[in-house]
Amino acid sequence: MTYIAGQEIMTDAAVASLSLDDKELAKEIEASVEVGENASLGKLKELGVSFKLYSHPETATIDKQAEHLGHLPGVLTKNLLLRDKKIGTFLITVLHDRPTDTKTIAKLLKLGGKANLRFADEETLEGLLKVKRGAVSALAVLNDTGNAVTLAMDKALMEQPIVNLHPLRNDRTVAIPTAALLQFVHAAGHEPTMLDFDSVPVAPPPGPVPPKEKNRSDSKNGGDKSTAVAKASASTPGQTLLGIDVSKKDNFALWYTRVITYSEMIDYYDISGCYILRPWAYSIWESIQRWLDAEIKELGVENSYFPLFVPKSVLEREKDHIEGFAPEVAWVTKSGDSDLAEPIAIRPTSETIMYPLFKKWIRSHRDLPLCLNQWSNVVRWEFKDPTPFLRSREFLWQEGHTAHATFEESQKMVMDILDLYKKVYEELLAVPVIQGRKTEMERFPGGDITTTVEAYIHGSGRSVQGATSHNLGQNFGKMFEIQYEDKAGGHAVPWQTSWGLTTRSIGVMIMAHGDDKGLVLPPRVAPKQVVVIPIVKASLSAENKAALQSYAERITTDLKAAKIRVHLDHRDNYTPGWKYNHWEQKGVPLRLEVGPMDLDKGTARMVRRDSGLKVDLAGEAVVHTVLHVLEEIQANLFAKCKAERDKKLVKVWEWKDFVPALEEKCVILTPFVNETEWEEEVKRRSREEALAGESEDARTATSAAAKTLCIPFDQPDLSPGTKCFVSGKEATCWVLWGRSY
Ligand code: 86X
Repeated sequence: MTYIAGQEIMTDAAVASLSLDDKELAKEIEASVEVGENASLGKLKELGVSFKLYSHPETATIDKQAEHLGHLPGVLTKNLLLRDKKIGTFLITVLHDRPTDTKTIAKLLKLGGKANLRFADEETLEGLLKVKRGAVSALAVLNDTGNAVTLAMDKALMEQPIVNLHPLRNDRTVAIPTAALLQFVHAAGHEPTMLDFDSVPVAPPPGPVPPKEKNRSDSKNGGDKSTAVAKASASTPGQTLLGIDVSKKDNFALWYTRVITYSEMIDYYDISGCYILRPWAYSIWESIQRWLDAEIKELGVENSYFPLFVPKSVLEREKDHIEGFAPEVAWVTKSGDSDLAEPIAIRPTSETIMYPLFKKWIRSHRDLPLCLNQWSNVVRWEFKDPTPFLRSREFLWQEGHTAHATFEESQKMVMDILDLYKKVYEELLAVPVIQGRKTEMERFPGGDITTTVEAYIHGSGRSVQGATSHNLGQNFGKMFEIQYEDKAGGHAVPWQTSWGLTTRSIGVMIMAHGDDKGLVLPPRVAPKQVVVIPIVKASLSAENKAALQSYAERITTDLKAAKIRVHLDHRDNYTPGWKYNHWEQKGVPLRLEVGPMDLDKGTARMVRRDSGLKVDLAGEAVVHTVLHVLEEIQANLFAKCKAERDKKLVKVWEWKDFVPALEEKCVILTPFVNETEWEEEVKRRSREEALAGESEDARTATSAAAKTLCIPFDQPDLSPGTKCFVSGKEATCWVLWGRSY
């Protein structure tokens, strides 16, 4: 089955598991057309629309549909059949999160004050559209041969590239380009009315599920009882409640998708493997940048910017370096309709772009060291399953490239940078990492030594390479003929390094700390460290409201003055309970609730995101307590993550214990002979044994094989005569193994 609009098939495992293959689909269409049911698929086919069909358990509500399909590309819609006895019947198709109370819809349909819209009963529905409740979609107009129904569609839906709809049965969902949906309804003889939700005063948008725990409400001070607005919203039929409804433990992959979208970090895009970094995510990248940028400048590195494009001849100048990577290179071959004289690659990394200039700029020993960095995007057209942050086809990084007069100096740079990377993970993102050197098999072949920081994701039991720092030796210097006159007047080739850290680091942080309520952010990188939420009750007098408001503002200002990143959420169309959930999903480390009672007593209630702990603070104590607790949260997240990792970090001396440990999601230290053939053997055997076993994890995982993560710098004692765990030969070092991303 082709995917949408000429894109290649989504390789995302979660998508694949739901999709029907070509044959299944063809059979299904044929069968359905024969019995005259579900002819919508046949119609789509007839119209030449390319679509994708998903099979799933029956989903009678939008919430259920979201549960099974919420992670797919494309939007979901709410669909209702409404009827006014005098005016007519309307099939309403709107974005999943629209308010669909009959009043709002009547207004949008411009029916005038007298209209009396009702939900059509099942009989009417089946009579007019031949479809069951819970399986309605805009595709049902196909059955409205008598043109008895007016189709009304959300105007904003038209701006969405892909829409996911039930093809008149609710155990299937079809993904089609929105443009094709229009084509379809036209072909069925309908010209849809467009509903412009921007034209009516907004009812409160749907939000996260209110917390199960009763909101703070002490009857006297009027805590958080629902305001009138919230009541209206809660009673809206079919309201989508976007709470994170999968647990990290039960379905890690789906949990991750939910967390990154509900926290407003990521949005999807219609090129597989490309994602939008929304402000909440980008701000974290800026925090990492700010810190790392200052630190590398301390090491004498300067920022610069090199072009995005590489002429084919330049990229391929060093065929050996490129060889294994060639399939990942993305090319520009045309401008407008005409072919370019020479194809131009989009940088997958910048060695071949930068080093010709290094040759030009390095003439004398006085030109060394040359230490450049650039912050940029790169493109690698990967074919493995894409995962936002962890493996995307375009990503952001910094790449540093330096040239030195001696090996020692270059190696110092390699290690200084690796230490900074460790600090990014441990001190900013609160994720422990293991530093080490890559084996022959895993190192960057263009260099001599590859060093790495390796993180561990507790939820999936997989390891991730956090960042790398290479000692390139003189290899690139020789390849690019970089030569300079040394102090003695002779010719010398410089010693080079290169190193990079990417937006992958954000994904590691999310996976490491997130919980079943959503994101949990370490304070040092949280875009907002504190959110202040005034508990305003509708019944409060205007005067008291104003007093509470200015009290909340004062607390906010005080915190700001102490350089704390604080946000006052004074929106009046959300309940406090809604806001608690919203900011919990977004991972804000601390929440301060201020209600009328706090105003009287000069207090505020502080709630921690990491532990849920609640403390009432005296007003004067707020700033310094918040400062202190933010530090505590930062430390606590690191400690928790490290404890989880350490529990899974085991030593194995014999092969028989190796795969069982992998199945227990362990990272494994073994005595090893450190020979490539044996490393390959471990990969092969671990995959075989894991797939032969019962482990679901191994079979559904992208890779069941173990690979070496690194030879840790911190080596446990290796008493002479210790045998390698796989070859039985004498071990030369301890090596760290794991399944990895
Ligand atoms: C290796 C090496 C190095 C600077 C880093 O790891 C840090 C920052 N670069 C990158 N590498 C490639 O050389 C490469 C080349 C091509 Cl053509 C490609 F398509 C993908 C690549 N991926 C990694």
